[in-house]
Amino acid sequence: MAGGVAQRGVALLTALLIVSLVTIVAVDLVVRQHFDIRRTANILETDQGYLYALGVESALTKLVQTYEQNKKYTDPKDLEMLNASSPFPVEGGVVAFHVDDMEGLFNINNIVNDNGVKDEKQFTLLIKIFGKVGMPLEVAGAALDWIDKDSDVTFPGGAEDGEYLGMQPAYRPPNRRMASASELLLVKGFKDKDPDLMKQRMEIFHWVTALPESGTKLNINSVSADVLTVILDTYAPAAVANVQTFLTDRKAKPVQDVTDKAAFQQLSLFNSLNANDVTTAANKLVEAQLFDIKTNYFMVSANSAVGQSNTQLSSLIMCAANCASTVVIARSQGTPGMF
Ligand SMILES: [Ca+2]
Repeated sequence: MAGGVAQRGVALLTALLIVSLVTIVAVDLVVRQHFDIRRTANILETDQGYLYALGVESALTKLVQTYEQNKKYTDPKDLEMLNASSPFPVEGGVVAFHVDDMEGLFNINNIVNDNGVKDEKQFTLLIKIFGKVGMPLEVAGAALDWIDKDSDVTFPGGAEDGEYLGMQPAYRPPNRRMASASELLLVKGFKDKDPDLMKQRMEIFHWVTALPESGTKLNINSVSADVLTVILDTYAPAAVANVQTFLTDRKAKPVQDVTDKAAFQQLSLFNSLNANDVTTAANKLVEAQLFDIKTNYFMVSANSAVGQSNTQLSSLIMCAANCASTVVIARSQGTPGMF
């Protein structure tokens, strides 16, 4: 009798053990299933978000092309119109976008010509821009050596192979155009341990870009106020006071000719200057050949939010043959593009 009770006790314990094991396995399966479902959803939402961003890139490229084509000049109002939209709903999320005229920024690759040799005029402008963000002027020499094709060290501040091979880790300057302005972060002397100083220096990326060719011109209808001020400071200091007036005026009436000196003198940049100064300043600017009225490079940025996934895509678009065709020449994902 006592043996029967003991046997029933063992059977009960065995049953409880089995129930416990089954429960543990079942809970584990449910947890894994939840993870799998979430993981799969993340992949699907990220893919969907990226496809939305690509769709925005394609649509905006077409719009930019339509605006630029058959025109003699870039109309700032058109780009503003492209950027005016709020985020718009799409199935499962929202999409926002932005278009930037990249020929409104200083092209750092202009500091060398097509043969990889220093362009004195553009290099002088870069030095001035560096000064505006508190960058030691020697870094301009190192940036030149980074891009120019020779291995001769520029004085002062230059750096070629020898300087970089002694660093940990060691690397070499490419002696070619920058593929992205962010290459400046690798140039000798750019980085500093002082966070406040670095914060100020990082402002350079609001001034410069790196386009895949040298000799590009700034679009006078979209050039940033900062870059325009640096140019005027160099070629026509008396006109600096008129920058804001000019920026307002060009929206209402975009500049349509940057080669005709007489027409150029009529710009509000030269308001209140005496007649001789107007002629001198306008002529210097026209002769410097820094400006154009068209743009060949745009950055299209798309931000899509689908479910719990966020996708940021920045694409550098090149217009060819008066924007008869366009090419995506670079994409950057994850953070706002820095080309
Ligand atoms: Ca070099």
